[in-house]
Amino acid sequence: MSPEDFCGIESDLTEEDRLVQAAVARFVDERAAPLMPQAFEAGSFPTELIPEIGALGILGSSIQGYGCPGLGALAYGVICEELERGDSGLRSFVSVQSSLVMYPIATYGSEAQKTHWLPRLARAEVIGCFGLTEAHGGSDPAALQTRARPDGGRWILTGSKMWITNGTLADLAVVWAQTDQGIRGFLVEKGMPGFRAQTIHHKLSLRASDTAALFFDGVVVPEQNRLPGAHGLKAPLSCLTQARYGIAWGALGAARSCLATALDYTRTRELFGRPLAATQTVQRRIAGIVRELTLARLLAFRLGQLKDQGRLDPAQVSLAKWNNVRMALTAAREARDLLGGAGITTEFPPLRHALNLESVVTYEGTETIHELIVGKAVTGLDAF
Ligand code: TGC
Ligand code: FAD
Repeated sequence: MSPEDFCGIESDLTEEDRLVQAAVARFVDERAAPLMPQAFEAGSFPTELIPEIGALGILGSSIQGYGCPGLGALAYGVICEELERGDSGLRSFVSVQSSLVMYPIATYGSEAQKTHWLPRLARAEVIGCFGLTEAHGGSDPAALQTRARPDGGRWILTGSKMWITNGTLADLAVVWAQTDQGIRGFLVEKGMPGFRAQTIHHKLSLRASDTAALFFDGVVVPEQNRLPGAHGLKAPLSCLTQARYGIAWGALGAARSCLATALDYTRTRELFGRPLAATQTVQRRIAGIVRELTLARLLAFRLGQLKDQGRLDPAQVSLAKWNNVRMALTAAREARDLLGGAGITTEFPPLRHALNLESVVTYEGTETIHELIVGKAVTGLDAF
């Protein structure tokens, strides 16, 4: 039995999904993993990997046509899982590109927008970001203050966004703004006068990821850059459902990396005349990680089945995002402790994962928000 796949879920993947998983795992082990500790220390995303991510053919994995592979939900899940085994920043990069930029263009965009942007986003020739959160409170996006005012056949965009992944790397920002008709989505292009992205420094978490504030100072956006199918808050929230699904899988990858490290370390570290892993306490702690990881993986797998059947409810995604990220954070802290002092440097991944997961637990809906979404689903009462 594999510690990381204790209930043999992988044997139920299709041949195609297993090929995708193997290709991403190879990329992570051979190309990305060696770079991530240094990228984390440097506080920047390893941009040299971007062409290789594009060449893997995994961006916009669920989209049919427009240069995208049209894979199923489980394939997207294992892609996120393998990437986050390397670092949450890697998975974030792909989550944003696939779920938060390509998905809204594919779902709410005009034919011209799809044809123009999707193939280039799929090849990572164009990088995107998603601007929903504002400084005054990300949990309540209905209260967003960025405003788009109609002006003849165009829009004037004014406001700002905070905590935007890929913000300074992006050639294209999907920006959500308030209009007289409600919330609408706009494709804001790098270089449009009045649009500026500024790196957020001094992060202690998700350091190998580009996080930025976006500013819109009377940016003129042509009507053809508005997403015609996006009406109201439901549109950006539907993108979040896609990304949260990927995060529920991604967190498993971080936990698997921590479990593998803890197993390796405790099997070979000898104290009191025997390997640490031969003590009952250490075995109980490792078995505890395996138990929680296995349950979280079963949950993610079930979500994938429901998604492919078109039966997935956003509240089920909330339950999994909340559970699986919390599971991974607990596993990362436990693994860090099992490594003793060695666990506090970048030589071993658990503390890097734990620090990253402090962001993952907050973004895409905090734990409290997901608890309240599940609470509302089961009581029928809105307690936000
Ligand atoms: P509420 O009245 O509940 O909903 C408004 C409309 O939207 C529908 N809806 C959803 N549709 C699809 N997916 C979902 N998850 C949906 N949630 C709600 C809902 O049915 C309704 O439709 P309709 O037809 O009635 O209009 O809205 P509310 O204002 O009460 O807010 C609910 C709440 C608090 C759950 C929502 O605001 C929320 O989820 N807040 C958290 C915000 C959040 O997660 N932000 C994430 C920003 S992006 C990010 O963090 C990227 S990190 C990327 C990375 O690096 O990986
Ligand atoms: P707040 O909403 O101010 O919440 C503060 C605290 O209050 C939290 O503990 C929260 O759980 C709690 N709280 C909120 N409401 C309630 C309530 N009703 N009852 C009880 N407690 C409550 N956003 C984007 O749009 N695009 C991105 O690409 C993106 N990337 C990000 C990358 C990173 C590294 C980070 C850290 C964030 C990113 N975000 C992004 C923003 C993220 O989605 C928000 O940080 C998140 O939604 C929480 O919003 P907030 O930080 O404003 O906290």
